[in-house]
Amino acid sequence: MNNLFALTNTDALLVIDVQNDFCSGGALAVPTGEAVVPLINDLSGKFPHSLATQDWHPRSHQSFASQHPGKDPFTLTEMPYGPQVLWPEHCVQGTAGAAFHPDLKTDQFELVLRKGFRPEIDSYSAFFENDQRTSTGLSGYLRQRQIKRVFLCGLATDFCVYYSAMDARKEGFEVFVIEDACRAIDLEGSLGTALEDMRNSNVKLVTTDSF
Ligand code: VGL
Ligand code: ZN
Repeated sequence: MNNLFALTNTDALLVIDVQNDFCSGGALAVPTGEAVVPLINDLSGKFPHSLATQDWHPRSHQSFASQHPGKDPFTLTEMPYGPQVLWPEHCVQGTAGAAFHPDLKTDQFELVLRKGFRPEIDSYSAFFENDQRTSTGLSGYLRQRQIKRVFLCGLATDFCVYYSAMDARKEGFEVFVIEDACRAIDLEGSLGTALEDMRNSNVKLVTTDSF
């Protein structure tokens, strides 16, 4: 059913990390990642407010396996803030891989928030870095603009979308994940865990046909 949500000025679409490196051919390609682009373009045309994030790492970022001699991508390491997946180098600041997908309509984004720029802390969430303490300032921004409902889409369902959704709940927003406008990495069952965790935390899973 269309227009289920009767969107108002207190609703925002949060587009997570629709960047070349997470699309086919990219350094950390999410399977069929680019398929979300037309759906998100359509959604952002319907929302009163849209915002986007960019994963934005310095070359020496500690989430890169290349910074840990002898360690392979997609294995775990221990950081001062806890376990951290090591990734292939991706979304390096200023590179083509860090740019938005060329077909993504970006003009209507009122804010582009970059995250993961501190070499020593990764940041999956758009709200808090992986130490769960360092704020990106996004909750303050949304609150000051009277946003009450946050609708998430983008890449990847089980990492940056998931962590952003969970933090948005913790910060008191009503939270929706538009599932078909997301794609997952699914590392060792991470998608199943993320979906279950979101359901248990009152993050509502919805689809684009509701808009
Ligand atoms: C992401 C892994 C590493 C994401 C970012 O956008 O989901 N995943 N950096
Ligand atoms: Zn990253």
